[in-house]
Amino acid sequence: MTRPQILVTRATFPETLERLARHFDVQANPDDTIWPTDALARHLQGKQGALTTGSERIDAALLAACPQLKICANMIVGYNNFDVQAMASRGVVGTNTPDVLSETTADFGFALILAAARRLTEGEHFLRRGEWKKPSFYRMFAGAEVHASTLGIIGMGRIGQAIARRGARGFGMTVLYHNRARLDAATEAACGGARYVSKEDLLRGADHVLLVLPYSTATHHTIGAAELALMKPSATLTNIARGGIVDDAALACALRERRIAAAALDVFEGEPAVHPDLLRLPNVVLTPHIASATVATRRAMAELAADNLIAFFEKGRVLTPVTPIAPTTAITPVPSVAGAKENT
Ligand code: 8YV
Repeated sequence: MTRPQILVTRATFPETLERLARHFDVQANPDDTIWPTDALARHLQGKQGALTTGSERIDAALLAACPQLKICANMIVGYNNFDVQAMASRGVVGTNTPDVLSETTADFGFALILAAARRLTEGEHFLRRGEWKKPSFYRMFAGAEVHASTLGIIGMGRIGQAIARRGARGFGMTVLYHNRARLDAATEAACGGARYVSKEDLLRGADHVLLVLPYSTATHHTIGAAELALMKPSATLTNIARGGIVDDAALACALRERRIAAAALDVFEGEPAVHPDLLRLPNVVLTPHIASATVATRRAMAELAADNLIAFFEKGRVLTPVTPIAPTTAITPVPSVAGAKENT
């Protein structure tokens, strides 16, 4: 029986690779390089499935070069690396890894809010440079209060809600949120009585603004100079969503001029490059896109991506689709497959 051919585009857990190898012929990326599009297309030749990460752009040109591809299973929750329209029109299924990373990512989001407000890395850098020469004085690294302050969350999906619960229950914060759609009353109550407001009211009212919305052309530069100008001079801004949601140059300018107090960024426009002005500023905490990075969560993400590939080829369905499943996704090389069908 012919086994489906699978490409694993970046390094992942050996046990996930071993599991995939029990079901498929697997080609894994041996040295974790990020393949440019032509190399990716070359490696995808003959593959019916791929375990992808945010580093691979799956668009119309790539799909045209790889007509046998049936499924791309992202090992991340965000799927702005997928051209969903192009995939849907070719009947290529896309999946992501929701839920398994929500609480872990929310923990990290909260860590960044605290780090920015309490000037954690600024203080640490000062100490490491050997500049702590006399006992602390009353204004030394005095930051902003987190407990009992107002948290403003833009993007109130699963991760946003997990952060709202932490803020309201753990820190007694008032929670404002802005989202594509208002949540139902029960969910708002479970999020500490989170109050739905316009983006502008949130920016004016929040002491700590957190961004956790998906990236798309519609959300590009959700926070730019005009939005930063609405924020309180004492406020902080944290981005754990995607680079490009914040205009990083405008943010660097606002931080330099102290138009807002501080920021914390886990994601950047054009990452892994970081705007050079941000690197020079003391009042911004910078981390290399690691919000979901615990061993247990990364393993759960890899396993869910593998689950999707296995379910697709062996049962004709997937667990967490982000594309509609078109009838053209019928899988022919594996006789045991029931055929493609609607997913839930
Ligand atoms: C990152 C994420 O991919 O799942 C997502 O959408 O942004 C994260 O899990 C990961 O942190 C990149 O290293």
